[in-house]
Amino acid sequence: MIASENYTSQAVMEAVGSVLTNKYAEGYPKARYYGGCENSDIVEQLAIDRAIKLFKVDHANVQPHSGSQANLAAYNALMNVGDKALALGLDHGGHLTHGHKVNITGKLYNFSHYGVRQDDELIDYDQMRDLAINNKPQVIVIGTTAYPRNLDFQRAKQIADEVGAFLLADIAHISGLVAANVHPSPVGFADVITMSTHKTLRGPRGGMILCNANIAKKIDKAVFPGSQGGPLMHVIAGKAVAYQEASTEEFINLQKNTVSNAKVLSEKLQNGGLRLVSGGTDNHLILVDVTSLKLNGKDAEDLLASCGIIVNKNAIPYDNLPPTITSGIRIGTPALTSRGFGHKEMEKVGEIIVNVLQSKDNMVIKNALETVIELCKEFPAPGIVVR
Ligand code: DSN
Repeated sequence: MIASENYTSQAVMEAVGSVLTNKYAEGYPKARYYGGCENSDIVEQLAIDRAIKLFKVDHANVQPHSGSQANLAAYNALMNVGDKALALGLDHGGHLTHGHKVNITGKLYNFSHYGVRQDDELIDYDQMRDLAINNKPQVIVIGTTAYPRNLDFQRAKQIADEVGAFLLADIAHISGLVAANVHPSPVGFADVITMSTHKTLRGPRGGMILCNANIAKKIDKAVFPGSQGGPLMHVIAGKAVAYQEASTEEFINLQKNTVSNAKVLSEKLQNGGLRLVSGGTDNHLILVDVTSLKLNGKDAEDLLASCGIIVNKNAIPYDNLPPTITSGIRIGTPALTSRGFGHKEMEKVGEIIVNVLQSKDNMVIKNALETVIELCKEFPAPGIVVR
């Protein structure tokens, strides 16, 4: 139940495990630095065309090796070293590559950070605006890794326009929801959209950048040769497969179910006495404050792991504990929904989480583990063929 994880299909894994791993194809389709790229051209162009159609954008670069690489390349395209940028702080649900001081993005660029309000734990767009007006950033980033609510791309665009900044939407976590129209799209608001491809989108492990036509060349140059060498053609093939899968009715239903499963789970947890950051969820994840259970995030993660439920400890806004301990856990529904879990099963999972975290009792954990094993047998992981 790691919110950023999912199961790809067998078809995606077959593409990633294909002979395309053997080929060097530096450059772009029809403009390569190596011979013998005819098949690589077909594969990459297919991935590009499918991404453009899926997200309804002008341009797609499918070469970033990861979401982090996508962000670095996007900054490289939009800023000079030392330029100012503004993003949500990691401790409030942002990401390392949104200019955290330990990350290269925080060393190359001059980031300041907005946060969530203390009272309702929702993104403070007024603070975003104040910081934008005071600091005049070149880029404003809107994107999250541990925020259970919808993002207001329109509001962020208004702020970016007010100060003449580029708006970069990092939709790594919600790209599947956006593709299925289950979360509002940043298209039409953001100048550049970055993402990883393996989270709600269910593609192979990798990244992608979408953008308007006017900055397409800059983005392409910033990816290759700006920050990467040869593209991972086998992974790009996997992306092409995933984008086709993401355009189906089945995928749209999966994303709807991911969100409704998160709602069912959040209600179960709240009814069991757990405090949820921001009081609930609009998307695929839930952030639980475990302090009232006399636990910290690390202990809660360990307790749940002992009954077969894997989540991650996660800082909650205004957390007093260090990132290695934290006061919260982050719980996601994408992977279980891909396995076929519905509301009935999510209620069972919620009951287990509440019972285990409330009681911390060995007998309760033992019984919970048996139920988890039964559920896993009933809903096997997709993409794994047992021969
Ligand atoms: N590490 C990812 C997550 O778990 O949210 C973000 O890249």
